[in-house]
Amino acid sequence: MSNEALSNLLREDRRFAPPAAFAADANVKADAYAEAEADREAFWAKQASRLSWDTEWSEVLDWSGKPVAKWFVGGKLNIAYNCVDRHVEAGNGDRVAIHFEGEPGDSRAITYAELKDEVSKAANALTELGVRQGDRVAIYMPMIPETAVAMLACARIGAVHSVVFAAFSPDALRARIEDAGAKLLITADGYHRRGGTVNLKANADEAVTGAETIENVLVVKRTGADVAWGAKDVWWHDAVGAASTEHTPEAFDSENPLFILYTSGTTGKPKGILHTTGGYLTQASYTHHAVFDLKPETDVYWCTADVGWVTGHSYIVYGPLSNGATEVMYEGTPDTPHQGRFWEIVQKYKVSLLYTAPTAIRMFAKWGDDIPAKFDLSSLRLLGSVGEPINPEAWIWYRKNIGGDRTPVVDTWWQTETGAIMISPLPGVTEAKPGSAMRPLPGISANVVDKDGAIVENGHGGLLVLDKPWPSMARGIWGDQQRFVDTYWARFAEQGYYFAGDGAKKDDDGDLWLLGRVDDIMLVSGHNISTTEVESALVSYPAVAEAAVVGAKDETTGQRIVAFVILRAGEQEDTELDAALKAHVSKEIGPIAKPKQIQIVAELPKTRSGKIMRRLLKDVAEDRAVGDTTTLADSAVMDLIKAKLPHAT
Ligand code: 6R9
Repeated sequence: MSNEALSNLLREDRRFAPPAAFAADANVKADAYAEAEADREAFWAKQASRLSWDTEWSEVLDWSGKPVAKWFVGGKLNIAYNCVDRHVEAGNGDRVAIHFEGEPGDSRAITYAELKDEVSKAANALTELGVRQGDRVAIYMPMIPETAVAMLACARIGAVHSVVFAAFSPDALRARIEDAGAKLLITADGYHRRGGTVNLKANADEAVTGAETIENVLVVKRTGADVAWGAKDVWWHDAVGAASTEHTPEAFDSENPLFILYTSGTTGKPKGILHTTGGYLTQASYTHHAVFDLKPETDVYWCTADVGWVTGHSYIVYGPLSNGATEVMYEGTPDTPHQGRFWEIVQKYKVSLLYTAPTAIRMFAKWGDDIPAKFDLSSLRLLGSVGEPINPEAWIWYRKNIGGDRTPVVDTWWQTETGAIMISPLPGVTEAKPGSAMRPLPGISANVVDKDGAIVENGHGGLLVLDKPWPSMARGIWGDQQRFVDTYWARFAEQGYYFAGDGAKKDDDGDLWLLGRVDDIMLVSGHNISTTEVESALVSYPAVAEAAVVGAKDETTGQRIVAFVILRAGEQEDTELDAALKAHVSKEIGPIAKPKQIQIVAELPKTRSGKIMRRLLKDVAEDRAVGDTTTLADSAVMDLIKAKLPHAT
């Protein structure tokens, strides 16, 4: 990547050191880097020892079958025991594990002792329904505690769960059931969303019609809506309700499959990413301890992701529960019944550790600073971000308006395939730079290479690679190992690097700045410019709340930059603004990065996990029919955007 493209973010010179008291009391201190560097395997063995094993491993890492790793070879453990029972045995049965907050305002607190009973009952019920070690169970559930219980019950009996996001269509669910050959589907009658209810069971019924591997459908009652009832259907409250709370967890091999999670591929069929037991839990647990600095006795932790995404797996279920956390689980949306809902929840539960996404942060900034200001957010002591690059201005807004200008902010880079956080500040150690994920965590190794796999110097950009195996790395793609090799390991086969598919750069200090997916890098008059760079420049302009940038085909320059911009509440669109924004980008990055066209819009197309779908904006910018919008959170958004564009059809 050329140096021009690097200038904008590299000019960011604000630094935020951890508060002294935070640093002094931090779970993980600076020495962890050197310790891991000296002996990576010994470091991870020490982190594995934070868990409770039935049988000790004989070898930390077996990399002889690369790219399929084996971690903690020969070790045996039960994940549900580690996430639940051992906290009860340690005398913490009365501690709240989950504070559930329903969208309509109903709430429930579940202690570790209660969670142990529920998971044991569900494990017995699953066994009763014929589910055995290695069987696949599809989970199509809203954000309710039973979802975590269902996942832990699968883990407890060695079954492999495949959680499918509740807003996915019946067709998407059926495809995932078929690909995994799932035997049982766990779902709910419905859930509350934006003041109404969604009839999830109707979707599940449609999916199961024709999905022949499904023998039973276990249905949690959440809304009490009328549901059609078929021969395979069993109520959760009947089957789980009648089951015994006595269940002896069996220890499974460290490489026993734990879950499959589908992630969309750039082309065609979704990929069923496979994670296993010992290495996955070791890294999910350690990173949660290190990055969120969890003090289980006093902290209240809240990850706002949906359990249907990897963030929900690792940082709502396995990471926090393995560490004995008290956490909040929220069913609904951030603006129901009002735009201060999140802050009301932080205030109500005295949330101290909050983990959310840049897209949400930019939305809150757009809604206005006065909304969080109405709530008492003084309990917060750490803020996290995940899912997309966080622009420096959004980072600053988050720290200032949510974190009271005192909390560390951790920007955490990782993927479904990495299983757990890979690159992030350590909140008690790192002097953070707004917009940078900083350095690989202790025990993790990453680098930035050029297209030939040569490591770039500081101050340069390229492709992010992971150059050493890590415990929670994916073990494959369900049913298609060749695709696993082709997608992630073929590009830099010679060097043996994992290709993440993200652009990144190293600044002069060697700190990492993630630039978005590689296909989000534009080529304008021979210069590589990342969409994130231009977006960050636009968002640093006071009137702009959010921006999405695409490269559209251009006969003279190869690509031209087209920006879609959302203004902050109260800002007016006028002709001067257009010129001012172009001048601003030009000043921030250089004339080469100045957008040719700026379109003010009300919304941007996003996936349900909050990632901007630049592909669709590119269709609009190139004046083509808009492609597949089925994974959009709100499919009407594209119609609104097209309607505003004079030339679009
Ligand atoms: C955890 C998760 C993975 C992709 C990843 C990258 C983007 C995630 C990021 C980030 C910049 C961060 N991404 N975190 N980009 N900074 N802190 O989101 O997993 O849904 O598989 O997405 O998300 O592009 O490659 P997943």
